[in-house]
Amino acid sequence: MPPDYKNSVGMPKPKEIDFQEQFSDNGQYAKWINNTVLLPIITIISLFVLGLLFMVILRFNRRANPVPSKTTHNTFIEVVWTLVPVLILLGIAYPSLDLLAKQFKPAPANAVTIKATGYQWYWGFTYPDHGGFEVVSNMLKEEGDVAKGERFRTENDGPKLMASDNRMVVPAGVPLRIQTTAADVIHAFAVPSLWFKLDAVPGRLNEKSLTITKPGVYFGQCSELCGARHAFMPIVVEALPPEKFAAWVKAQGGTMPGATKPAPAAAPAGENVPASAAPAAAATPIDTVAAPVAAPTK
Ligand SMILES: [Cu+2]
Repeated sequence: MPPDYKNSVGMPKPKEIDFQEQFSDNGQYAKWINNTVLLPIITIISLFVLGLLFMVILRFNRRANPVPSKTTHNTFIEVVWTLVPVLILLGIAYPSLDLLAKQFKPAPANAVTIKATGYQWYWGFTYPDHGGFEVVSNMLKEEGDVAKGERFRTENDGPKLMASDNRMVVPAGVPLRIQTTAADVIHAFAVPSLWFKLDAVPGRLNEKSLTITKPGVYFGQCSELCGARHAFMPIVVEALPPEKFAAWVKAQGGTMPGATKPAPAAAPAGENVPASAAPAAAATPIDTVAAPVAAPTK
């Protein structure tokens, strides 16, 4: 069953004013830029301007300075107040453009592809490299809000309004190729602790690479106003160690790339069975692509 989410981690925490802790290389880099480059520069500039304001108020008011100077130009100061901002902006531009380039870097050829499809109002996660099965993910409701016998949210699933019944399970430490699209209106796939946000647009396939550095559970939400239940389509990414991910794929009826399909029981051992001879795999999860079973309930 789902692990205790509190040990794992990608979620907002009480009294936090910073970005969430980051679990991807780009996220850690971006957080570093913010906390180590931007915040100090902003603080120094603000304090400097505040100091200048106080100096003007105290030293150049009518009482302290009854006869104002008529000086209009000072070449040295003019060169300094042009050059210093230029240097500051260049200093900010370098890591900023570097981050942008890293974010646009395409996923490597061996990346694991997962396609996230936004529906009004739930998510579908398809695994084209693993047989193409789709996991349909609906928000878990509170105990008092479900019919008798229906599954409701428990503490292990995640916080209220953030937990889903079927998570997007991915391998940790492995490059992922996340593709997004939508079936009806524009949605957006966003997980703050993974530094990941990508619009899901009907008729388009957007793509971005992501490597999650640590196994754990990462919470996000649809981030494009998509209708009445926009606030109730959370995203829960569960990153597992690769062996556990392979076991999960198997449990979903999927196949690992490169793994040979299980031969039908009747086939003599050692005989090379053509793929078309494999049993039609009644009720493979791919059936759910045409008819998502877990349609959202009111
Ligand atoms: Cu949405």
